[in-house]
Amino acid sequence: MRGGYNSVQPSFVASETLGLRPVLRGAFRTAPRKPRSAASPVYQLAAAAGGGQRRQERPSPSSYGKGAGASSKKGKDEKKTVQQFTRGQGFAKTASTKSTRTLLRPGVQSPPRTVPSHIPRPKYAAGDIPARSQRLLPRMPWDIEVKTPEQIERMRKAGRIAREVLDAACKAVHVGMTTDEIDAIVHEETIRRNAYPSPLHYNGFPKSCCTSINEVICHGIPDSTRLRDGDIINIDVTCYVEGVHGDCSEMVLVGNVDKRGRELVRVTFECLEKAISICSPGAEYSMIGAVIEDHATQHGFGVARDFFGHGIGEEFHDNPNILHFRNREPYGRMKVGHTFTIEPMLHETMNTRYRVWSDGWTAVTEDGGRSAQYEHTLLIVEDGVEILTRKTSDSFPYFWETEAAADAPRESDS
Ligand SMILES: [Co+2]
Repeated sequence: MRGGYNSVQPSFVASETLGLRPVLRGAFRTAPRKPRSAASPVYQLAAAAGGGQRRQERPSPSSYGKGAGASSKKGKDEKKTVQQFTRGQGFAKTASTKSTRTLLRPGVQSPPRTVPSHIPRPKYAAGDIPARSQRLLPRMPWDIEVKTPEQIERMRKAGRIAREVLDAACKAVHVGMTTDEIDAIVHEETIRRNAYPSPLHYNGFPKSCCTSINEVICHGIPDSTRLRDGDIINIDVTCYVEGVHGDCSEMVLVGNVDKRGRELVRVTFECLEKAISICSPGAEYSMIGAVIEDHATQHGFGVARDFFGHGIGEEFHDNPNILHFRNREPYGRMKVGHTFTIEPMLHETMNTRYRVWSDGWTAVTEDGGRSAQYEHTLLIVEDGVEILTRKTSDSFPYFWETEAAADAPRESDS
């Protein structure tokens, strides 16, 4: 997870110049913190637009009032939203028009969790230095570290532990649970394995994992927000083990998710799978984005352009940059011993613009459409690629596997 593609000349995006923090900081002013259930009419309106009318290719004035009891002012705002959505897109892939989903609002955060002193931690965890200052000299974007066999062994272990922790968190997800409870599980499972939860105090991030629900693209901060039936959530776990990081994330369906939401989640996984399949020594890093964007677009999903995958090892975020959309960036070729993440974020619509909450982290889709993400840490090996955060037989299953096993496709649309 890393942001800021549009803020700089892409060719000069060296990992040292960027932290995790996206660039549009504070561009989106949130209302004072309140539980989601107390969403203001403005948010309900936005949700109505996000779930329904915005999907109409040619909105007619009569359609604007179809939200939850729209007032005349509401109708006006809603019209604007619809026009923003349709303008220039030439495209409106439809989903259920019955959605009454309300948009998220920040909840209340608990204090950062503490890590026992015997667990080794990355330098940035002390909190007094920005993570990006750990390297003294910037490097060119194609200058990618080749890991030694000894480093690779440690990376394997970090990847395995990150996977175990992520599995534990995914298995615990249920309707009514708070994202802070997910954070507690991630934290406990991580330190129980003598690992440090890498997001904690990374450039000031206050929690031990990221929890990104529905329209949150990435970097959602665990808080008092409760999961509702029909939500989709990404849990992003990174563990620091014996001096290296392992990074992975996964989607979980909360209760009954509508057909389009399930399609979004599954296609996002397929994008990651297809991207991994082209990884081998000699392959160009810039090819990853083409594979992902082609598959996403076929299903009417946009690919987030502002957050990328990254090299990983002793640094949390390092060269190369992994862009998830078509590009011709000079990020070099894969070599045996390279370790990096691929972590595509797909938008439910083709509008891939985003905003960041005033917390400086939470990135949400501009149009309120949902977003999904999957992530693996990968190692290039002689005959291809090794997925360091791969699932085991005990892992949390993908929802389509569970459904295939039950041999009973659910009535998907609500
Ligand atoms: Co990552």
